[in-house]
Amino acid sequence: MIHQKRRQELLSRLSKGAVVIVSTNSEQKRNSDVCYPFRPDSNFWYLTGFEEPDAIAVFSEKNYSVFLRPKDETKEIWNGLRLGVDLAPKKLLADQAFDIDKFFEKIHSLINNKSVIYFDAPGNGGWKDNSSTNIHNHKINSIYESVLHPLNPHISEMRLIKDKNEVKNMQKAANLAADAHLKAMKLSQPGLFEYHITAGFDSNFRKRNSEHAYPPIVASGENACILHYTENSKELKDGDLILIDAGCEINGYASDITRTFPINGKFTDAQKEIYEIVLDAQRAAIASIKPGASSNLPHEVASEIITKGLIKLEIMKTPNDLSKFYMHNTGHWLGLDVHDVGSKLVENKFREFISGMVTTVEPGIYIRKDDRIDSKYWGIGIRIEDDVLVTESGNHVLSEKAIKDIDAIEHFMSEA
Ligand SMILES: [Mn+2]
Repeated sequence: MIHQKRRQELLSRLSKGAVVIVSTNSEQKRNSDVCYPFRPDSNFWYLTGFEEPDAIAVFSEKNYSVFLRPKDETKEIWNGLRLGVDLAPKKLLADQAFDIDKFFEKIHSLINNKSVIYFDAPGNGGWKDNSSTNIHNHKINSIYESVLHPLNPHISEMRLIKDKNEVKNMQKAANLAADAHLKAMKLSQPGLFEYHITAGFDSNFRKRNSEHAYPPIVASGENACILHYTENSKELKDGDLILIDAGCEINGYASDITRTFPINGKFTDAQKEIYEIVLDAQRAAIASIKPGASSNLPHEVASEIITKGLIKLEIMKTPNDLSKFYMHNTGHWLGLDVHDVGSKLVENKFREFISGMVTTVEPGIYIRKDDRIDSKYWGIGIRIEDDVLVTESGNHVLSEKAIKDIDAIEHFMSEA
């Protein structure tokens, strides 16, 4: 039902005579005949709820048709059941369904010369991917190029505002990931390896029928200064920090949480100094989030606090050096995709927060070896990331269960 409502809502935002054509992914090869676990394309999933690969939905005010893989006994014995053409209309609340290989035969009956066609397909092996050998490639462009409009901007506006049910899923995803971060704090000790900590997340997510929303970053010591470190292979050293950026997916909705804590449970003074700056910046950035505020305000607020803090510690001399230590943005939209859709700018101005948006807030400081900086700070990489829902009255931190105060972390890690 929810998907039907979304299709209607989307059509109401499009031109009269709109026909939407939206496709999902194909399976992705890992090597030889082995595929990665399948994950549906988010736009397609959002509008249809259908979770099989190789499908196309076509809908307008008058008709909803689904093109999908036909039943195939041999393939189903080997690779799993398919919904099939006969059952699809009832299951997906469609008017009709066809074999996906019949798309170019049937599409002409679903559009006419007054149709305004809005089109979206994933770029990674989806129906329109130019790098794939899929027979549908290129063809859609060559036939309809002159009348194709991009669907993505319109659906992005819808996906940017989460409804109650979406927020529920995101809260669950945040709770599960927060809990896994707490368990990692308990598990951490010198002598273990980063992959032991990673395995804890794998296990905690899988046991709740969830999975990672993105490859986790488990970065001890100076590895934390590599922003997308995913090797997760090094030994945990006494006296080092560990930065963990890990989140999970519940019914397609992501959480994205980062915590940084001492491997042995006790911060050094130098680590505390840097951590306090990041935490102050993060708290202030979160506090700036409310309806009507600029979506760039958290980044401005966090950048200012980090700049002041690093100058005070004589780690940098001028605000112009900030990007050496803080080289990423303070947040991104979160939803079905971990870097969720929705432009930051509207008419060249930063968009304002609206109730129902979910953003991450994730300032950090990364100090690589540099002879101009006191060596006690070398190799310290700290990021603190929460998932924040914009509410009518301000905001709600979905990931608040993951503790982040120095005292709270040290106390928690010292308990048996
Ligand atoms: Mn993030």
